[in-house]
Amino acid sequence: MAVHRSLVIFAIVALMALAISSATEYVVGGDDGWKLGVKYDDWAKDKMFVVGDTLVFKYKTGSHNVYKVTGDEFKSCTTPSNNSLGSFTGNDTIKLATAGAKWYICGISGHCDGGMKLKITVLDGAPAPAPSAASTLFAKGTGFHVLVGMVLAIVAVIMV
Ligand SMILES: [Cu+2]
Repeated sequence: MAVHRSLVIFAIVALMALAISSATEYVVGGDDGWKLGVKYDDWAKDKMFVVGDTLVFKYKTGSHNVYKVTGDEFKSCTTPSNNSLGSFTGNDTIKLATAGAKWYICGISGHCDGGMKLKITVLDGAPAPAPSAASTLFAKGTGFHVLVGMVLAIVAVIMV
């Protein structure tokens, strides 16, 4: 019986550790990706974006691109002169670093007007754990999170 209870506690603690540490990666447009003819409002409306999540814009290289823009640029489909996101790889990953409204458009002529525009609102997530010596040692691998879960589970078992 004691073993059974320990296993349950381990599972709960491990899941909690994973839930706390995992950020969500959203492929913009889902299977459609980033292209003309997709309603990005519909794609975004049932999703909750929090700080630490990432957006991935997938498209055929050269056919499209992604610019982070202001609300005004979004409304008028104005492509900024500089690309704050870096190169256009067709697999452009954007980390949502701050809360608030974010706007993205395709800078190819006519594409933003054609619907390649995405507006999302990023919420403050759970406070990120402060970087520690241990997390530096283990870098960002999931192995570290599993380790944390195991240590917490062992502690829990001892305390029960
Ligand atoms: Cu485009």
